[in-house]
Amino acid sequence: MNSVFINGEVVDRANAKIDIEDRGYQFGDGIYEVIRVYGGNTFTMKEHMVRLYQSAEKMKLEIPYPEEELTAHLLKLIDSNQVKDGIVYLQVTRGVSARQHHFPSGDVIGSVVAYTKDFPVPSQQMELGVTAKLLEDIRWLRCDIKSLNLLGNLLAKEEAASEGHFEAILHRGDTVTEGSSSNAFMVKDGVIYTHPATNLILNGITRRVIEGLCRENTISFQEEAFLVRELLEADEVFIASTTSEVMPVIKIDEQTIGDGKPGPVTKRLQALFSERKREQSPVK
Ligand code: DCS
Repeated sequence: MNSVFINGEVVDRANAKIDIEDRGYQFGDGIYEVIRVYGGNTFTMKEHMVRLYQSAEKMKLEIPYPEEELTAHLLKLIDSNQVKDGIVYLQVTRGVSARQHHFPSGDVIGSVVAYTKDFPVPSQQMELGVTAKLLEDIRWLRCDIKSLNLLGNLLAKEEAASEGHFEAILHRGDTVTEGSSSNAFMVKDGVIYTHPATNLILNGITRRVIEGLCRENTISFQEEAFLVRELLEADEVFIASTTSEVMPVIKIDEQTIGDGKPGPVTKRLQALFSERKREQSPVK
């Protein structure tokens, strides 16, 4: 089955049409979420929905359904497509109106679409680790909003990927911010460091799960910005996102991190994360 959700209905993908004057299409004037499905169950769905409504508020964008109703639509879509291990992509735009920069009048209703996709856990990369490229963070100053406008992220990812890297790790001046589609972490002397949740990064849901796991297991976790130099001298580096989970980074540019293998703190977090997945997504 290839059903999608579009403006209140679950329909076959071939029948889903978006107007060319949709503001998402013309301006990237919208927001999105990527939500994980493990074994047919959603993972941290509530947190993603809360962040979606927060992004909307920051953009002065009205989502045409209350959170509970939108959640119910997504669950129906997952069920309809029989998703096992995959994702739900959800986006809300400011709707369709004649192209003009300022916002349309209040009677224009936002467009809401969602689709599902199979997405197996990237087990091999998680076991072996991946490489990353350091790039200047040229994005805007509201990276806390999960906006459709991803050009700065795309340029960075493309440059890194074209050289065979899994991710671009971004820095503003000397300070490491985050990955192009992930949060970035380093481990030094047993302490995990990550950039504080300011306007300069997206406060990842995976990042928050990791923070919670650290708290529950007395692993030292510091929301403290660190420098490029410190990143390259770290004992371990990893990135985290809905699709990458806890992903070890074993080399950045030409610099091998630690001994070039996923480190013990990263591996412990991977194990704790897997446990949390099983708790939240029991096999049906
Ligand atoms: N930072 C950026 C810039 C991101 O795009 C993402 C996720 C994250 C951090 C991590 O956030 P989550 O832990 O909530 O996923 N980006 C999504 C994306 O575009 N594809 O997959 C995840």
